[in-house]
Amino acid sequence: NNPEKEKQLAAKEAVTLLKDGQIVGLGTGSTIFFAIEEIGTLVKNGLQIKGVATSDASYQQAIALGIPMLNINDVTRIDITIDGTDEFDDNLQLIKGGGGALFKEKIVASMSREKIIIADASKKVNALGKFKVPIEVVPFAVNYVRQQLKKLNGNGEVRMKDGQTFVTEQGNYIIDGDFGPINEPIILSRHLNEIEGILVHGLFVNMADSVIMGVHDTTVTFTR
Ligand code: DER
Repeated sequence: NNPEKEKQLAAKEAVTLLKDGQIVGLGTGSTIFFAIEEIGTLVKNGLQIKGVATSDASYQQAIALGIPMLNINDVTRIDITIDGTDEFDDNLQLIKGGGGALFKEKIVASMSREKIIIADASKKVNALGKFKVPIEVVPFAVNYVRQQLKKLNGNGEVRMKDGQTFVTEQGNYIIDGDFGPINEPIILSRHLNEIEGILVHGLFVNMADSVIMGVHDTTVTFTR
């Protein structure tokens, strides 16, 4: 397998869904990097869309390509969002947040009528959970949250990056929680939603209308 090629194939397929006049949510990560590149070319060739970014990285890439961008609070609806994922299961439930952008990604996805996920074949799993669940935590609450996660059989460490504690665009930390195989992501999501101090977690349940997966030299689309 060639994951980079698979990411490109999925990205090229996804951007064919875009139409003039749409407001488009732009996800974050290395797969989306290819999608934004493609969108830049389409815009240069006349596609009339406006983007809403889920990270500074995606925003900067889009601006540099001449994609018109809007602030999230200047839009009341997003027509379609294209984003990546760290894992997806048979029910198209996702673990996201590997890139640390899960808060804006979840808000943008929640405002989007259509949600398209693009992925290389390595992201498809039978059960979520091999990839730890990113959990964005307000720093003051890190120890409290860690204790609450233990009650859910979750063990988590604060994410480090380049020897420093990783800090999100919101100024928070991320605990990557290991819960073992997650056969009931909706139930775990509900438990995490009740823990004070968690701003957002990386279980995106019922937030993908379809997943376009690159595999070898083609793509497969899974639809909810
Ligand atoms: O952080 C995120 O949610 C990204 O979308 C991530 O999950 C996918 O990143 P990748 O496309 O670089 O694998």
